Amino acid sequence: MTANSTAPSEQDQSQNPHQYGRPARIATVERITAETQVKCTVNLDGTGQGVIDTGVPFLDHMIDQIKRHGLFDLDIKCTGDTFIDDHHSVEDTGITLGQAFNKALGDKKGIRRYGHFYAPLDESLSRAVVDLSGRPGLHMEIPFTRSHVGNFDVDLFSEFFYGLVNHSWMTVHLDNLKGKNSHHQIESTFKAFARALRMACEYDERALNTLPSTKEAF
Ligand SMILES: [Mn+2]
Repeated sequence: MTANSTAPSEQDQSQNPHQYGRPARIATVERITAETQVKCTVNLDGTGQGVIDTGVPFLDHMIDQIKRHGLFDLDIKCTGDTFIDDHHSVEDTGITLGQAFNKALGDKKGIRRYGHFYAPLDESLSRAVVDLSGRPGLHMEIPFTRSHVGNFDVDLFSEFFYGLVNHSWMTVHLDNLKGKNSHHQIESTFKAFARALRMACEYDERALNTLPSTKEAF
């Protein structure tokens, strides 16, 4: 590479039609506590690339849904005290991912702001509605049919989403409308959330220079 050539990633970003000529919406957040170390990089205008390694395999499987169906590029590495249990790693991954989304969203000019999606997974049907409102709020009705999916305590589902929502300043409604298999209940909810979040984050080409709020601020 010559001294004045750009890195491949920068070239790719400048030619990304989904950016509408805007700067790349990429953010990295690193969060270190006595319980966990989490590093998260997100590109809102990605193609669903990246490596998720939280130390909690079921959470990796679920965040892979956000990455793939949201078309976000996501790299997450969490090293946590899973010798106690998975709680801190799951919650802190949600917090760090939320901070990264918030940072990458910037001033939110030109985005759709709202997103919604219904996702089936076999017998399970879930709905997610997202508002990048600047006000954190999680409202969910997931009637879990079991307490665990494998080793994963379903209580941790809400810990992840509270962390994400509270630190990204978004309002999220999650409902599992039907479902018998708890793996399906959770996975269909993550898939619906991924698609809804993608819709909310994407640019509205009819309103590229507009803030999607009559407050003219978030
Ligand atoms: Mn699965």
